[in-house]
Amino acid sequence: MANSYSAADIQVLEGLDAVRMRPGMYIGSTGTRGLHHLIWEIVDNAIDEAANGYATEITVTLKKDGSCEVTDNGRGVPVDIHPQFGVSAVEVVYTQLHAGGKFSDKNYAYSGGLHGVGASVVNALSEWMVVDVYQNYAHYQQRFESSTDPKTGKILSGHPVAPLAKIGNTRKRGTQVCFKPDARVFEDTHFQTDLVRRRVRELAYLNRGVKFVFTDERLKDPAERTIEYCYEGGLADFVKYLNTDKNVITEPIVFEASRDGLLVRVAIQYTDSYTESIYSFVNNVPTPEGGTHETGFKAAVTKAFNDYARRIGALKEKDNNLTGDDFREGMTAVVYAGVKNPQFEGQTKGKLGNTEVRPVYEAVCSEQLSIYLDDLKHQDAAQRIVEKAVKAARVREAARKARNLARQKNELEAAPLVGKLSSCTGRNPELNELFIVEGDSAGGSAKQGRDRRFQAILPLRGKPLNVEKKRLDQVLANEEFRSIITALGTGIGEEFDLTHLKYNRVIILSDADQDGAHIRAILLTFFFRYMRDLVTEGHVYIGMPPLYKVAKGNKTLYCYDDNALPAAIREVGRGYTLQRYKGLGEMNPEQLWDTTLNPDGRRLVQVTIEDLAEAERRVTILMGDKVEPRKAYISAFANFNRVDDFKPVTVEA
Ligand code: 0RA
Repeated sequence: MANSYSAADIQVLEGLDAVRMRPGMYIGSTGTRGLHHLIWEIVDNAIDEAANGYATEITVTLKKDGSCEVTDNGRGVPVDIHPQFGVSAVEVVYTQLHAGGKFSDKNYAYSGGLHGVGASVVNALSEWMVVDVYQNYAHYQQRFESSTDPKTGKILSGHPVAPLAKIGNTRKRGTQVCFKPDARVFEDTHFQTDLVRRRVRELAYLNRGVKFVFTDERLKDPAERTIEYCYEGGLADFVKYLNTDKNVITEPIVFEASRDGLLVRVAIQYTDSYTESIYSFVNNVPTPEGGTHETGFKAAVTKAFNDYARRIGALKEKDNNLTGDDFREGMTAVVYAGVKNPQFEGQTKGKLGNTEVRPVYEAVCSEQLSIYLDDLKHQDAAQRIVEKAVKAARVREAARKARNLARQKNELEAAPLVGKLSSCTGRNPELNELFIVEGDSAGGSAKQGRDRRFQAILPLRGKPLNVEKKRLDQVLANEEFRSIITALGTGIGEEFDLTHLKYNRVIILSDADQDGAHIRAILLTFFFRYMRDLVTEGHVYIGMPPLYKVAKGNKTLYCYDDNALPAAIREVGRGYTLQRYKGLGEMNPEQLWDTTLNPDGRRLVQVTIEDLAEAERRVTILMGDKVEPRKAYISAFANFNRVDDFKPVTVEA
């Protein structure tokens, strides 16, 4: 044990104990996100070393024992004795809170990290951590542990087991950090393969030319364990990837420039679709809620393209400017900002707050876009973009008229439209639930079986329109969607306002067959495209009707998946009857209540969007108009509309 440690060390350890007392303050939460944050904190240091030009390769390995190992081939954390602390710099970095910042300042121009809390926090929240440094032909190692103090019974967080020691010779260079998250801290210490792999891939796109190697040693299939990501094209490759399954109408428009300490990097590629997908980042951290960089970018796009449209005469003097939305229709963009002291705002810290960023970001983008647009070799592309925007403006105008019409019509025909809806009697939206039910017959059973105090039923006739292939005006003309929009009360698209939502839970109830899956996918696509906050704020659920009923005498068991059937049969015993439900319509009102409506016992899956880019891609694949990628996807995942395409979480409802 570490009995050679000085008073200064005790202080250090107390710092780490504070992290253990309040992990949330340092890593946001002790749930999935906080757990994975440990990895990104360590990876950030490796990326800094690469960004400074010293490392070219970074590996992230999920080990069988539940630990995670991160390596880089950089200079290696310094091993000399730190004058202030009297221990090796390695020990300072991994035991001293905020050592990263104090230690470096100048080297780390655009240091990453959402919380930027440093590697010592990871150590504090780990059962153990081992750091290996390969430097000047020597191999050094130090191990840290969080163990119980035999005298006090308290946990000593992340204390060195021994000083840093040279343990061998090597020709390697770099740093290797391996840590095992402490089960006493985290609700669940299991690293999620997909989550880590996707983020590593994202980092590879954001850090051009750096080779990232992701390995999950826990996977059964050796062929699936390792994957390398390295993109020489950086953001240009990123937008191309995001557009994989769309029809692109331009090559990526890319630029990069620094001004007043701000780094601007942008890649834009237009497709023939009607959707806008902007992915913004600050110092490698996604900012799904946007912020000042994104606002600056959008303003620049509107200005630069309008100016250009006037220059080429696509807009005449008398014409109004086109709107930002017009120019962003069909746009896929990655918008990256390197910011010195980023302020992250919003509930999930997903928004850049620095006000000084906006004007600079906008000015740089305006200039760069003008340069692009004025270049002779870009005239074809530029004209296609302007033509598309002019068309979008025309449709926007038509949609506005359609919407007004729909509104007037709604007022006139309110009764027949909402006539399909059986509303609930309770007036508290917090408690109310809307079931969107496939088919009139199931709708009828649901109306009779529900608890009318808080459950409303909206039956859908046949298949709703696939909105992915339609524009807003066509969506609004569709009666099924009009009923949904009217029932929810929120409005749609730009006019969407979550505060007007009349139901806290919107529950999709469709049959457990291919048709039901298709209807569900269409509805989810509709919510994803036109009412995204409904999904991101957790209001959308999928109801899971039972697949089987096993009964004998007065004993009845329902099974919600095939795996549960044998146990149910065993429990009911010999002489049972087995019914397989092919659709909701086969259940009478009481059965529907017992199995699907009653909050006490029903199965609901909450729909969340964990990864916006992936959700976007899958919606495009499943609902868009390219047939080949859809076929490929469907044959890869036989059960094609699995709800987990949307990363659901089962909730106790
Ligand atoms: C040189 C000096 C310093 C740190 C590093 C290299 C370094 C740190 C890490 C962390 C992971 N991999 C690394 N590779 C190199 C200390 C001075 C400073 O903080 O800039």
